[in-house]
Amino acid sequence: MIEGNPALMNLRILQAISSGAGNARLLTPDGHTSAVLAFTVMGVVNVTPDSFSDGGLFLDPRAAVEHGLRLREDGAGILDVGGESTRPGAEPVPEEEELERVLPVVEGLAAAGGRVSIDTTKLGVARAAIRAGATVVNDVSAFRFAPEMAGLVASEGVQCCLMHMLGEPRTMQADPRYEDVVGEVKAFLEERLAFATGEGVPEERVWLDPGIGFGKTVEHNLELLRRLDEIVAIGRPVVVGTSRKSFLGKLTGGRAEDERLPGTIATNVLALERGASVFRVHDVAQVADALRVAAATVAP
Ligand code: HH2
Repeated sequence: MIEGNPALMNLRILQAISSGAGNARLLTPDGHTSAVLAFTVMGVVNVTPDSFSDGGLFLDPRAAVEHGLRLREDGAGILDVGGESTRPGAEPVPEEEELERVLPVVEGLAAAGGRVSIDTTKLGVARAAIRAGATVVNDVSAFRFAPEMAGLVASEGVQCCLMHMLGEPRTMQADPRYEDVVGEVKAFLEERLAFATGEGVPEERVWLDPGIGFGKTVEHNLELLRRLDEIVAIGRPVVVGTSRKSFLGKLTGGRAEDERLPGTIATNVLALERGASVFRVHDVAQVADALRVAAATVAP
């Protein structure tokens, strides 16, 4: 067992992720399944014209489904389908348009047996996506923009990811300030978890995410990653999304989005060691390999 390890929460998390809606592919090296850290890679499927690193590449539903299936082959246990960019300064997308973008993709991936999460803050999009086969609601507003989403998750028996964001995407990067970023993010996530359970969502179905890059400076992001174990201590599976984000560019002399894989791998590996268990990334094959090796090293 891995008691005493900062990532010991992970074993319980293995169960939490794979239970319920779960047919998650837990990537555990052969022969080490009892003690090895479990993790799930969440592959990003952005069906948007304007996402910060892959906007416009998969706007055609067929291309998006093909991309998602490739990510699954590469090792993604969950495919996170999104139709609205949350990049800093992004303008909201009307519900109709978001639905048109994501529904055929959710349907296509679910029909092919993929485990799909819907990345949305809108009740109507989440509802339609669940009908189309999504089994996880990934809400970057943590039920703040549409509180009724909690009731939907409860009644449909799906899982949800609740993420911290300071304010809303349009304004979140305008001078974000915290007294203690980790303490405040943790208190926010605890409050949102309490809200969700109060609305009838079983705690076992809730994952939490510190929201790297959502209303945070480079230093805030680093502090959250450095002290991620404090977020893990809440006792729910922790999702991290550092993939290709701008703080990685800033830390490496201005690298462009497509040059940020080394930084993405470094942060995901460290987050695994600190107890995170779901890793939302664009470059699934490479990050999954890095996590496999890291997991075997942390808990052989
Ligand atoms: N990051 C993005 C979107 N959704 N969901 C969770 N749970 N955690 C994250 O860190 C997260 C997220 C932003 O990345 P991306 O989807 O690539 O960009 P865009 O919002 O521009 O589409």
